Amino acid sequence: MFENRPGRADEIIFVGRSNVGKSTLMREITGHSFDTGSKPGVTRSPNHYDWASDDFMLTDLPGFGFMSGVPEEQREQIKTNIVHYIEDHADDILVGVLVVDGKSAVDIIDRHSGEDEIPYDVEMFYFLRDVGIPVVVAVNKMDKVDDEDERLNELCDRLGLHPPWKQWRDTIAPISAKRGNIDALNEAVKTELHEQKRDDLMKFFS
Ligand SMILES: Nc1nc2c(ncn2[C@@H]2O[C@H](COP(=O)(O)OP(=O)(O)O)[C@@H](O)[C@H]2O)c(=O)[nH]1
Ligand SMILES: [Mg+2]
Repeated sequence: MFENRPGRADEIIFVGRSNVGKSTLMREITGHSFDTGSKPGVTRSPNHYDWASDDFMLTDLPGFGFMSGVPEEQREQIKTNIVHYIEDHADDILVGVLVVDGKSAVDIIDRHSGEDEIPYDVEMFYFLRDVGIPVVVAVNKMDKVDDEDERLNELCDRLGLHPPWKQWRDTIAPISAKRGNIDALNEAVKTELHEQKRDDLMKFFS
């Protein structure tokens, strides 16, 4: 299990497949560069960002899905650990940010939708909701997407949210972390924090 959790009360978690841009996003939000390894799959335990003096932190959970050089059995173990971590800390987790790659997310979801297979991103979306954690989907790498509205509508559909995506701006946040364009995510997170009467934490998302 993951045993390096700092003693900070409130937490916002980031989950998503490897290589969707989670580390890039953490850098953009915190303004800090953390050496977390650039190879996909290198991160096998959470990275906790307790850079602020507030009793608060961001947590980058290990990516899963395909990770080169990581055996299937170990991948399953990482997934189990992530699920346990979220269950154990659900009361302290204010928001769950599911990061997806806007260019490939729908294709990957469709490829993994089968008789008894639930695609990871869809499964995680519902799992977070089931344990009572509000979810914001950060749809990253939008700089690579041409048909923005169409892609976002398809993603909504796969997540069980009725299109058009524009009526889900508190849930669907198109961003480009690499370009520093994360306004939509900041707004969605702030909306959620405000609803939970945690305006004190909104300063981290401006
Ligand atoms: N085009 C584009 N590439 C991005 C964006 N964000 C991250 N990347 C790239 O995606 C790759 C994986 O990013 P990383 O942050 O390491 O992903 P992680 O595995 O989810 O932590 C890197 O090459 C990043 O430069 C983005 O908004 N647009
Ligand atoms: Mg990373």
